[in-house]
Amino acid sequence: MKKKMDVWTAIAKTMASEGVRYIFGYPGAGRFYHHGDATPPELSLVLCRDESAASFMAMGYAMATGKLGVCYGTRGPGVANMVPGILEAEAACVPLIAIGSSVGETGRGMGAFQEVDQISLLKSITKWTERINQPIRVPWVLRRAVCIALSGRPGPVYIDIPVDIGEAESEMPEYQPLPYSYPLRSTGSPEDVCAAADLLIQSRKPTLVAGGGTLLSKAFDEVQELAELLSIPVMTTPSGRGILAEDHPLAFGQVGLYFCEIGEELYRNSDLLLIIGSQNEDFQTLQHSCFPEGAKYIQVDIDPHEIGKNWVPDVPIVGDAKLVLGDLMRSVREKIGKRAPNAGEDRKNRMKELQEAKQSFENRINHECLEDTSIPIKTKRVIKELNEVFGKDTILVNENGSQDLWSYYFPYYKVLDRNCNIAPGEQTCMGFGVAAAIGVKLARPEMKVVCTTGDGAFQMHMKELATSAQYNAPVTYVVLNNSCAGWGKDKRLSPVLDFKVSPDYKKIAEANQCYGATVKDPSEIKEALERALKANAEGKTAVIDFDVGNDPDDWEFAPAFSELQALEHSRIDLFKQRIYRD
Ligand SMILES: Cc1ncc(C[n+]2csc(CCOP(=O)(O)OP(=O)(O)O)c2C)c(N)n1
Ligand SMILES: [Mg+2]
Repeated sequence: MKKKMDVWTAIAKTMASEGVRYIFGYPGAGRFYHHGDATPPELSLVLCRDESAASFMAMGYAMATGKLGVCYGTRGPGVANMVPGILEAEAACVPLIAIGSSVGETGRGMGAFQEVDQISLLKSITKWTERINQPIRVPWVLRRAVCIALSGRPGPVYIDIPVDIGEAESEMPEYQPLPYSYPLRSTGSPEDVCAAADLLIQSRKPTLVAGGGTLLSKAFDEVQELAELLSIPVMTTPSGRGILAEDHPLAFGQVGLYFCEIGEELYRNSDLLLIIGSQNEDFQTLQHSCFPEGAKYIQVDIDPHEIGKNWVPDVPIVGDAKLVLGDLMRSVREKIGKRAPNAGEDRKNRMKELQEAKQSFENRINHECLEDTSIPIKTKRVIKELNEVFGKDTILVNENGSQDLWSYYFPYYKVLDRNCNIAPGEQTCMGFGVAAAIGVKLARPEMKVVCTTGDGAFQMHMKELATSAQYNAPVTYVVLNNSCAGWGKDKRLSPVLDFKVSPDYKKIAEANQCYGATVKDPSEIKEALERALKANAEGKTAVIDFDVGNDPDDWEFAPAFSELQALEHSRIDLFKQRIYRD
């Protein structure tokens, strides 16, 4: 059936019918945000304080729910401002629909106000870009956008709407969604699954590495069941963190740059890696240098182009993590039914040893953190106490900086529930977490949401405190304040990295109708965090400014920080890694 309406109205109605509850954006050309009639009651338009924050909030929403995130920016600068979030969504495979107005079709190329080739601007960082050049195409373009963003390897799409097309009322066909639930899934070939099951059964020291793809596929049960079935330690990339609660006996932290002591040891001694849904990027692989010597490798990914991109697998499986792991388990069970696994006992003994080592390691870290009374405060103590005070039902949103790096490390912080960690993609754009946390809270209001951030990253998006207050999205910001962009400062490169004018974050919080506090003494950490939780429960966002000192001599760097610095200046030796095989 055809109906007469304008394009904006059609988009708002369609997004609502696809289950979208928020569009994060900022208005400008084209009547959209200020086109009240167009918005169905179940859809809220969030007026962010700039479009890049809007794109990060939409990402946070999508990552917390597995559903579409939607953001909007106006032609020219508004669309350009969304680039950081779109870029990060591309890196982190997050289903995002970014919508932009553009100059009218009739004036295109004639020196129109704010004209820029938005399609070209966004093509290289999206899965699909499309301009709606006729109203009649709206339902098709949107259906295509939804399907592309959510299917296969998820990612961002961009829809461009010339203002004259957007505002014109015309007849258009009713939207008909595809009658399937997303993601559309396919599994690996039975031969590959069978070969992988054989390797898993033969292995004496297997390690499962879960990437972001396992979360996108919601393979929570499958990862846990397979690991428990075969006593396989589970490690994750930062994007895969939250696939298994980190208080589970089989959880051993993160890989690569984020190795903890015992995790690194077990990983390097593995004889088989099962890596699922990971792009095996520099940080997760220490620039591809940390493949365990002589180990076999099973790679599972939904995207065939990921297979062998860097490390070359013995068995590649192209398919959805949830389905592939289900098949793998069935195959393993069948095979075990016929003959006892060769290495079953070995694996159990290994697990017993690992458990003991893990327990004493965790005890040591607890003492090391909680008994450190130094001033300025040590970041690792803040992170440990944060974990204890906030406990379960908390979503941790990471930023990116030398201090907040501690929050990436197990067991300094343990993600205690499934799907309760939101990390940026490998672009690691500063400010991502500060803004995304608000989208996360709107998506899952029943959860506590905390963002650990450096003062530099906080400054990039602290203007969004007002957004959190306006839309009743109370989160806690743990600001690890060293009055500088500390990432490179350890080498005393230059005083240019100091924020010689550093805002008073307590006052900034209060000026935005939020709760603020400053903490300089470690004995005050716990109480300050409890007050933050109380403020959140009362509907207020909390900003706790922890003074961790400006002098690098006072800092302790997270375990692999020096390796990271070395990585940044090293060149890959392709022949030393498993990129080419003998
Ligand atoms: C948009 C953006 N600009 C620059 C960087 C490079 N960078 C990464 S961390 C960092 C410093 C962060 O400062 P702060 O948030 O205060 O954290 P600190 O390192 O001081 O703990 C910089 C400049 C980045 N990742 N993103
Ligand atoms: Mg800093």
